[in-house]
Amino acid sequence: MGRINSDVLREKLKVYFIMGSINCRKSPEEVLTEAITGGITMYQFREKGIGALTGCAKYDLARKLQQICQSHGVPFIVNDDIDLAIALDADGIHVGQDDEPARLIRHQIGAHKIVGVSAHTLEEARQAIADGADYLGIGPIYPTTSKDDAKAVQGTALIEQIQVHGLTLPLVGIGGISLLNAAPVIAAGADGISVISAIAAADDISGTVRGLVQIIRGT
Ligand code: 3NM
Repeated sequence: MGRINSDVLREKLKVYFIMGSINCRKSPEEVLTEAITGGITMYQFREKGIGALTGCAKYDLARKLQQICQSHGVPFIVNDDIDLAIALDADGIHVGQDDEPARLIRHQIGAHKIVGVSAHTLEEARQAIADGADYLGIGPIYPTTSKDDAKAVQGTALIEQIQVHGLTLPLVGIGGISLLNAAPVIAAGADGISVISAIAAADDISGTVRGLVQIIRGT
């Protein structure tokens, strides 16, 4: 089996929900189920930060959330943890610049799994592509409180720059994206948006996701 088709992946990236237990105001299972009802196109399990689960508790939650995704045909991606991604036979993995190098990750997980890489500069984007990434996460677009070590806010500049330089890998914007500011990310050329708090902490999770889907699909 070869690499995922990039047009298929562009569809999956449209409303890409990321969440771990510390992002939720009710159970992660409920939050994910409501987000799926609203129409998220992909999900990333990101169990990170103060109070995050570890060990067996992390594995058990990941397995439960994966089963919810599987029963709805939503791809399940693991943030950072290659052992967990392999143990669960997840659909893919997302890594940052401080995690294991993407080249090694690609080698460990195999050609047919989705590999996403966070990039904050054109150089990092080029390197990720050379290392075998399937998509890039570009951020932070707007200020975020969901990542302790977030880099400087860069708006949509890098999304535009990547295209000017002819890089064609599927892209998602990330960082502070909500119903109020999602449209410029797509206008700048991203295939989709990655969102934690605007979905996980919403009063009406499925309604918020429906709104984001409408913005991204331009309807
Ligand atoms: N990565 P929210 S910003 C996980 O810039 C993550 O690479 C970022 O959360 C990057 O939607 C970020 O709540 C946090 O702002 C996104």
